[in-house]
Formats: sequence, structure tokens, C-alpha cells
Amino acid sequence: MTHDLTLPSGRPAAEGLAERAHRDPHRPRFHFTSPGGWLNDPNGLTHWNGVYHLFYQYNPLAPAHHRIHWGHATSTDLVHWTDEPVALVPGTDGPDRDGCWSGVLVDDGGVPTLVYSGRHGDLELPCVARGSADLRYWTKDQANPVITAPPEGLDITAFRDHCVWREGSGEDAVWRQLIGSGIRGVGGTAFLYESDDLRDWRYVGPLLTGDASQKQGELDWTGTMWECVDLFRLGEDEKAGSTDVLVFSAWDEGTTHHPLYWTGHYQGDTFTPTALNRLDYGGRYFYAPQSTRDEHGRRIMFGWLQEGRTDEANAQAGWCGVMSLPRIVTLGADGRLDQAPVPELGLLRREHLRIPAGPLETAYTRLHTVRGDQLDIETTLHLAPGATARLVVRETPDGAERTVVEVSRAHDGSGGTLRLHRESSSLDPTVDTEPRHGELPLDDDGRVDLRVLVDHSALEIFANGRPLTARIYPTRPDEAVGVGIGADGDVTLERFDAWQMASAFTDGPRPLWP
Ligand code: DQQ
Repeated sequence: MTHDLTLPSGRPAAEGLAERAHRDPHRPRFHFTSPGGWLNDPNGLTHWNGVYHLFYQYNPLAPAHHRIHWGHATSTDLVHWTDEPVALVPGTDGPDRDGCWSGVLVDDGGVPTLVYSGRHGDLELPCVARGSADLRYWTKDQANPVITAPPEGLDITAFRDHCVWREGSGEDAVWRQLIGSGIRGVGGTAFLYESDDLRDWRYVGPLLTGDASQKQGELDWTGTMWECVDLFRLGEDEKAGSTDVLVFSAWDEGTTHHPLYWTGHYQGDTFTPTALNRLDYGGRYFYAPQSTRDEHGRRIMFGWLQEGRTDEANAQAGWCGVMSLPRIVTLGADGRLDQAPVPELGLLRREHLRIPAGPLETAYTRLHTVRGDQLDIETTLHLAPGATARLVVRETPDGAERTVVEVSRAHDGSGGTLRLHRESSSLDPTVDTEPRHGELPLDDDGRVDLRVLVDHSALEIFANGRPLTARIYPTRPDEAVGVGIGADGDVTLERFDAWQMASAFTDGPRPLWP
């Protein structure tokens, strides 16, 4: 993370941030971004009286992670967002003098209430703020921080971020919260606390602890600290039983690694895990997610798409950080999470382009009818054992820059792989072009339902419910609009539909301080 507040020209980065952000060809147009400056984690997600509230980690002064505020936006359809007044500003002194870090929103008997991490020096401690009825204005508690120190007697790596819920009924109801942490030499953890009033908290103990010594460097390494822990129950309306999910982002010594989730059973003061899985194959490009159950009973999740270009490029662009498209999380038949963008995104679909079904016989064909840098592509493919299908997006006419989404089936037919090749996504040697991959579940027919959403530098891929999120920065963004498909081996195209996507924001720079 950067603290660079000055452009190479010597011009202060705060000058014209929103204008520069608006002009940047890499800026997504149907993903939520901050008006300018810095954006990271989604916070305080709620669906309150029919309105979705998205708060987020925000620095309106520079595209740098420094003295973080809480930005705020609202929506009635999860697609079009209205910027609201900045919700939390770091204090001139006091427990959040150096930043209002991540947290959540809960309904305290009708009073919207934020629980967040106030940062003072290098220390983060839990703070509380009460909101006005419209959730626009927030008053911090005089008694902050409401927990004055991490649990005693433990050598911890960090202590921040909150998941808060009401548990039990009637007189037995209590507030419970998890705070992300890690025990040095042991592993990441989530500390469980309990309270009657959201202010006076009793420490219960670690809910679950990882093993930092195992698989270090692997894609499912659980890290030395768990950021942004999020506990929720899926299938709670089903008689067949429910599954509890504990999402966290693996962190180690300042490096943000990747989001993971445990499935298992939360009961009493412990979480008994069944399995550990990767939440998104993009790693740090879908980081610090938070979810909420909306008024329709859907589990809606957002994550932070970090940048893959340099701090200097971010400073010049005037903005950085993208919020993922809202996704619905459900439990798959295999006990893992299925993820899909909310259907409301269909509101932005414009020109519909379709290509005929049939065997995919070429190694590669550029499509002449489908092109663009704001696209929603849905295709269903059938892969024979050993076959590979590829979808190319953001390709320049000479093919020098191109991004390849690849799905393949093992020779024995047993399973598959989803791969994103970014090696040729950009000719700029300073941007991250590392490939990404993950396991693709396949049935006996080798059917792949593939959805690819292209929004300038933001790319979200869903293959049989498994997401892979990333960023791409072609050097000739206006020309990198080509789309193509191809296959090796026996692949049948059942359907291919693509839509041009409209922008979700009205044209023009947005105020940094709405
Ligand atoms: N970002 C926040 C922290 C959290 C981290 C600070 C995750 O609260 O741990 O902006 O990206």
C-alpha cells in the first residue's frame, strides 16, 4: 500500500482527482468505484427498508491507503448507485485518529449502528457509531474504543475487523462478534466476544484457529492473520439442515494473500470445520469480502478488486480500487459455495449478440459481431475428455494484447480447470500479468456454464459457479475490444449470448465529498 501523495510532475495528487478518474480509460463503468482517490474493502453492507447501503474504505484525498474514511453509496437495484455523504471521517484525535478501518452495520433495536476498527498509531481497536434514521449521519460513541485491548496473554499478529450478529431470542438474546486476528507461531483466528449492548464486551475465546505452518505459499494457505471475518448460515430455511460458512482473507506481515472460506457447523462457542476452500481464484483481486442477507433472503457478497498497476500509475489515474459486482452466494450440491452475479445486472444489458450453436471446430476465431470493453458474455459449452475451450477478450486487432479465459477437462474426464491467461493482457511491463487458475467442477457431460463480465480493467469470470476475478490493463485500451473463441479437442457450443453493457453512472466526474 502506498502513501505517495504527489504526482511525478510535483502536482499534488488531490488536485482534480475526480476529473482524472473520470477520464481514465481503465476505469470500470458498471462496477462501483469511488468518485476518486482510494477505495478498498466493502463495509456496513445492509438492505435497510428496501435500500441497499454500501459503505467502503475510502480516502478522498489521494489514491493511497492513508487515513481511511468510510464512503457511502445507496441503491434500490444493486446496479445504479447514488453517492451519499462520507459516513465516517477519522477524528482529529482519539481512537480513530489514523483511520476508520473496516466494520459492519447492525440494527440495534431500530438504531443503525456501526462497529468498526478505529486506528490510532499502529493499533486498531473496536469503535461504535450510531446513525440517523436515513443512515446518512453518524455519531461516534464518546466511550470509544469499546474494547480497549486485545485478549490478554496472547502474542497476536493483529486485531481488527468485525462480524456482529444478534443471537438467541427474548431475554436470552445477546450480541456476538468476531474480531479478526492471529496468534503468533500458531495461525490466523477469529476471536469471539459477547455483549448485551454492543458497548460492554466479554471475551469468550477463539472461535477457530488456522495452522500458519502448513502449506505456506500455497493458494489455500490460511496466513498469519484473518482479515474481514464473515460468518453466515446458508440453507437455514431448508429442513434438510444448514451449513455455516466462515469467510476470511489470509494476511501475512502486510501482504494481502487471498480470500478463503471454511464450511462447517457453528454451535456454542466453536466452529467445527468440514472443509477449507478458496473463495475466488483471483486471489487478492477479490479481497476482504463482506456479505449480507437481503430482504429477499439472498446472501449478497461484495469484494474489493485491488489494482494490478503501480502506485505511480494509480496516482496519475486519480483513483484506485474497484468494488466487485454484487454476487449471490448459495450452497452447491457438493457442499461448496456457488457464486453468481445478481440478476439485476440484466438492467444494463443493451445490444444482444448471439452466435450459432454447434461444434467449435477452430483453434481460434475472432468474432466480428461481438466486440467491446463493457460486455456481459454467457455461454454454455460441452467438453469431451481432454478438450479445452477458450474465450478471448480485450484483444487488439494485431493480437498483441489479449486476455484468454480457458476451461479444460482432464483426459480421464474426471474434472476440469478454469484458467485465466493474462501474460499478453498488456504490453506494459509494469502491470501484473500473472496467470490464475482453479478447479472447475464438471458433470459427466462436461458441461460448462461460463459467464464473463468485462468492464474496462475489471474482469469477473464465473465457471460452473466458481469465480475468478482479476484486473487487466491493455496499453491500447480503445483498440483492445476484440472477442474470439476457439477449442482444442471435441467442444460443442450449446449457446453463446453477449450483451453490450450500459454504464451504471451518469457521465461526468462525481463529487469526492457528496
Ligand atoms: N483493510 C482494512 C482493514 C482490513 C483490511 C483497512 C483488509 O480493516 O483488515 O483499510 O483489506
